[in-house]
Amino acid sequence: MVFGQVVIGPPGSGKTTYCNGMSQFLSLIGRKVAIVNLDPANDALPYECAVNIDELIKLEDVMVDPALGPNGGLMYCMEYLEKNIDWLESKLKPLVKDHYILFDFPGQVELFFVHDSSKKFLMKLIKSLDLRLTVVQLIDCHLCTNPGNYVSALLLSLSTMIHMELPHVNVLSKIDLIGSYGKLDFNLDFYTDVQDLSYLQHHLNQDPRSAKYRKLTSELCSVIEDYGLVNFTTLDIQDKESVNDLVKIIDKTNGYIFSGIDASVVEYSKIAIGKRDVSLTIVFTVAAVQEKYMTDEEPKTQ
Ligand SMILES: Nc1nc2c(ncn2[C@@H]2O[C@H](COP(=O)(O)OP(=O)(O)OP(=O)(O)O)[C@@H](O)[C@H]2O)c(=O)[nH]1
Ligand SMILES: [Mg+2]
Repeated sequence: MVFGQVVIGPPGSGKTTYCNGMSQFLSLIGRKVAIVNLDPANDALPYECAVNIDELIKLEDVMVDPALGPNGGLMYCMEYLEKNIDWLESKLKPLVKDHYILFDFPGQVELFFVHDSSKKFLMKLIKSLDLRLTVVQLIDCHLCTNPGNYVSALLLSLSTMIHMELPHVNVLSKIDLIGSYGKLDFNLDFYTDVQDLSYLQHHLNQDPRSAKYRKLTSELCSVIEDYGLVNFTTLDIQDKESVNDLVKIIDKTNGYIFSGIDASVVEYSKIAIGKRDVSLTIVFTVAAVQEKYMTDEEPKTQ
């Protein structure tokens, strides 16, 4: 069993810095870490990577032939990687014996909630190399400073969770900067816990730019609340305590904390007693909400 993280999030949310900081922290606590750079647009890497997609395909090449733009180019690169997954598998094979793997992905969010290639090749790797991966989605905490942007971040997180179908942790990154953005409309807990989005309505109503989308935004908030899957933890990558807290959460989600335990039924049952099965709860929640919103019936006209 090999453990690791799939690091994703919008452009500039801190993924590459995170991989660098996280690998340093994990090394300090005694784990052997390998970083896999799967972002072909990552030209100045702050870390030493064990595998670099650049060796397989270069973004600048696909922008010349077949003459794609940067976004189309990244999609092409992910599709190319999916077709050539044997290349990545052969590079990972010697590492998976004793390394913890961090995958640094591009910041193009469509790759993780609509496009299929990244999900498909990750699933193939999970099966062939017996990986246990958690998706860590970084969202710049600056998005909390505007209610409309915050709702977009929630929607992005939810769509990605449902699409990727992997253990998932949402993180408000660069939390050290939150104080410099002025007073937030609510305490930080409101943004991390995602408990009652109706409070946002008042602030959305006051924003003239979002007037046109008020009803839509309010309906989207209902969908997010009905799923009840999204919440956030916070991170300042420079702060050891903050990274340590996040590592504890990730270790629970990908099962790392259980890896030292003898895999006997008795040992696992001790852990399982009194705890709900999170994966099953998620499957049932998603199914129930999708049934509510994705009915085959025609909407009734008044
Ligand atoms: N203050 C602060 N800055 C951070 C933190 N994490 C990242 N940054 C800064 O945010 C900027 C973007 O960081 P990157 O790591 O390049 O972000 P990225 O998500 O990899 O960006 P793309 O690959 O272009 O999508 C850099 O200037 C980082 O120094 C953090 O925890 N706190
Ligand atoms: Mg990056």
